[in-house]
Amino acid sequence: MSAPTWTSSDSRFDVSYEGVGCGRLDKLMDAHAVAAQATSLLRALEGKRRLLVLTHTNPDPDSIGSALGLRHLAREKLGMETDLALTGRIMRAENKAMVSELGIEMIPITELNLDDYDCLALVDTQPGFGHTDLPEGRAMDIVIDHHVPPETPLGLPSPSFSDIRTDIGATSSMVASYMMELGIEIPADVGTALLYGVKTDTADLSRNVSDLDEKVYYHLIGRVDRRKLHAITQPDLPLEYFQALRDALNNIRVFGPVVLCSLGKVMNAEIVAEVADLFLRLDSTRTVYCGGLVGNTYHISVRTEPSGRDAYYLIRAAVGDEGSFGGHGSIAGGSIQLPDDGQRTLKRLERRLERNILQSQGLEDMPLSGLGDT
Ligand SMILES: [Mn+2]
Repeated sequence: MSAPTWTSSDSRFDVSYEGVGCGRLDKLMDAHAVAAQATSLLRALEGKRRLLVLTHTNPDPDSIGSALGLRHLAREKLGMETDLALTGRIMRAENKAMVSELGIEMIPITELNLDDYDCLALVDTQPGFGHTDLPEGRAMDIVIDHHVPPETPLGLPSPSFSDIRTDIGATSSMVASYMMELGIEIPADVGTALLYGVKTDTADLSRNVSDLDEKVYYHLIGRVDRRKLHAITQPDLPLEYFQALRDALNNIRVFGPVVLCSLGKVMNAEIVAEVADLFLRLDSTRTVYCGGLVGNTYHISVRTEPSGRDAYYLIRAAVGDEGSFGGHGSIAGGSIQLPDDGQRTLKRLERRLERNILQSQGLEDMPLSGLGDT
């Protein structure tokens, strides 16, 4: 494949992606869009000294992959130094394995001096989202995301580069496609991170998937470190995971096609998401709502079959104005701050959530069952 360069004005016409059967028209349309975006991204970076890439709180693989990809792009094209900022924690055993296997350093934002950076990029989220803490008084120079923009945008200056495409399955696909367009070789560690980002956000190209995600996926698949990818997808799991799983199995509430599970107090929020993922596999289940309390924060994860209603609207109906939430397609998450972590407060919230959920699903009269009821 002869890689086009961004300076060539007609380069967009000879872009070709390997290994994907797709119509010529599709190829040209995608190439147009990607070439234009890659060019204006470079313009936004040019002349800057040092880049800081930020993402949402508790970064997921897609945000980590796209942040790492953007750093590689800035270094390869412009020789720029880049740091990756961390807000919250790296959660889930897979995500921890991702950063350790691939040697990805994310620096807690509280340890950074933002004056050291003359360019700020935000990936896999947007200013104004509840799960995104941004430094006060600093506007983003670059925003790359695939989520539906927030209903009430912050009154900040517009970024000099903004690429928000809600039809794309993963931000990692967007960042990888700029590199493909710019002819940047993707080394194994960066390729593995980007591919894992695409894999997780699209469930291995089975949901929220666009032509671009497919093209990127097949481009990257030949550039991954397979041993590391395996170590990331099959990490060792702590004892608490299995303890929470035991509690989850005891507490599951099945209302026909809808599964509710409140885990009570849990060690960390990732178990809530993992249990939600797991219960979606229960036969005949279309939607799962799972929650758990960490400190005074009640975390909620929603999972739904791809053909069902968008998870964003489901979590909005459940949480309402009690907390913050986000998500789209078949995945959503949110949290509610409680005044205390007492059992009474928790039980009251659980009852409120259950009522909201059953009402919004039209399941008020559906009989309840658990596991193994005979
Ligand atoms: Mn994403």
